[in-house]
Amino acid sequence: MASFSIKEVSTKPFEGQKPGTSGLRKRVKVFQQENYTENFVQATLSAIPDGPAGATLIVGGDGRYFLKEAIQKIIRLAAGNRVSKLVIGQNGILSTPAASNLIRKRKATGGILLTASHNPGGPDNDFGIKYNMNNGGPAPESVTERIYQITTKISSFHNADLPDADLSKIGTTKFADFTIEVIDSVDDYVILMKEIFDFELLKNFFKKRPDFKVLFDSMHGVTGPYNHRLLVTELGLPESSVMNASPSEDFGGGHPDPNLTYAHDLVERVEAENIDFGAASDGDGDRNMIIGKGAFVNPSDSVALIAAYADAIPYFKKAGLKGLARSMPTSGAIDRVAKKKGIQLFEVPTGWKFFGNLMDAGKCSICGEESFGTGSDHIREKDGVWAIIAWLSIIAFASETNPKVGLNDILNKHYAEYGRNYFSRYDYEEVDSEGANKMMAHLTAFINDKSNVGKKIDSYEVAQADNFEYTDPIDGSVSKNQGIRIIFKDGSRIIFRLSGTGSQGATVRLYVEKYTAKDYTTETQTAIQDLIKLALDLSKLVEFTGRKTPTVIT
Ligand code: VG1
Ligand code: CO
Repeated sequence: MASFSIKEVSTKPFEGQKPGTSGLRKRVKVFQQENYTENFVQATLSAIPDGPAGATLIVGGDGRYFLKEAIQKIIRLAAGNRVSKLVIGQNGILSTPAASNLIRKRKATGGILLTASHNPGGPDNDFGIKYNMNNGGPAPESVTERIYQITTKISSFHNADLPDADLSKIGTTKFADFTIEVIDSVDDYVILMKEIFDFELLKNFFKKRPDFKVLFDSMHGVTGPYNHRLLVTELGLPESSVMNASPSEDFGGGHPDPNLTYAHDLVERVEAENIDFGAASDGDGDRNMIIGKGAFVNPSDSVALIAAYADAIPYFKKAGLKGLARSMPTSGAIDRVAKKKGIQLFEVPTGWKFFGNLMDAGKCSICGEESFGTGSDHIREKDGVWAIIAWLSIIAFASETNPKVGLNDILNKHYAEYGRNYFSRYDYEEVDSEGANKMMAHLTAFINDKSNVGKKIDSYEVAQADNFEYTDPIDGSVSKNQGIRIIFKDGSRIIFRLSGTGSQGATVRLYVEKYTAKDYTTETQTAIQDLIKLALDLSKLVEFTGRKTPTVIT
């Protein structure tokens, strides 16, 4: 049992170490500057509510470039700050949901998650660091603000003189009273999934429908090993059911964001090979997309349907649904399910950290965001693989009454019963910050002018115009400026936000929603085209940003 000494290394603050929607995300080159990563990790450790001494932390990430170097730095800083134990995924690999699960299961103090999620990776792309609390969820704003404040004043960090740890071997190493435990990245997560879902039901379904083709695209992100174990080893599906299943440092040169634009390889194969069920997840495994031949499950619909079919999942069947929640821009499809079931619906700002308090208080079972994020209170992060198994469970369940059931049958049945909330998001990525800020200022002037309420624009009448503000019902904390929303008399909405996860320039997000009770067969872009036109006219987006078309349409 080797011992070590701790050195006080002097440093100077770096500007802009302010965590965004989900941790600190910057270019790798920024993190590689001398002491940049050390400063932020030291600030994170110092901001742990009960202090770092004696803490147990879960550490892992999505396999991207700079992960291994960052972990070695974290090991030295953790020991230097008298952390008692680090539990690290083998080769540094842990999906975000797996890390959340481990924090809860091990009753750890918290976790340091190394990911920039859906942002591209590699030496010229992004890296990210995020702190999660003892409930397994992202740190709330009070803690991220504290981290930021510390980074603005930091003058030194505590570094232990430890050698690089071997992360490839499972096992425990001790240095005096500091322990490093390297664990299998997948085992605990598989156990959790088997507790939640009925794997026998799924296996039987695949036996009855041997023609039912599944294709899961891990986009070279972290979920490859998880999917392989669950789909191939546990459910017995053929190897050809997974693609891009080995994590790579630059995600195969791609953009590991599961949407129709960046997951085009999957989309093409699903159409060409008549795949019944196609799915993709993002770099760190917390997002999901579900498609089929000729079918697309909009994420806002996805969470509503999972809630509607909760009885197909033993975890919910046993405990019942305590409540439902969505982020503000997410469509109101789930609101209708909550109403029908007679349970409460919460509307929170964008970012998973806002769901945690509701779940801890036993007020929310299922929640989701329009940005391909779906999850439940089994952990405190959104969970891509979970959502995909949830959808397989819905299909298996529905096939008991309709043996040939497909994704579109399930969607259409839902729309016929509840009506349809047409929803689309336009992203304008990496636009000039100045133009984006001017556009937001222009919109702010619109909502501040109260005479606009009641005004008719095209065929819509403004019923409400504001900047979304949220008061957490559990701890009373207030989050302001969470997105400009203009709500019309018929319930249609347009929303504008600037992204808090980008690392370069600004990303404008425009969200559009329109509800129809009867017509549910119109193609989405056609159904919402008048609202898009209205939103572009009102915001003068093209004028302010110089962008005629969005980078991504969902
Ligand atoms: C985006 C999404 C948001 C999501 C966040 C983190 O944030 O809109 O819904 O919670 O990414 O997801 P923003 O601020 O860029 O709109 V992940 O998978 O990148 O951790
Ligand atoms: Co993610």
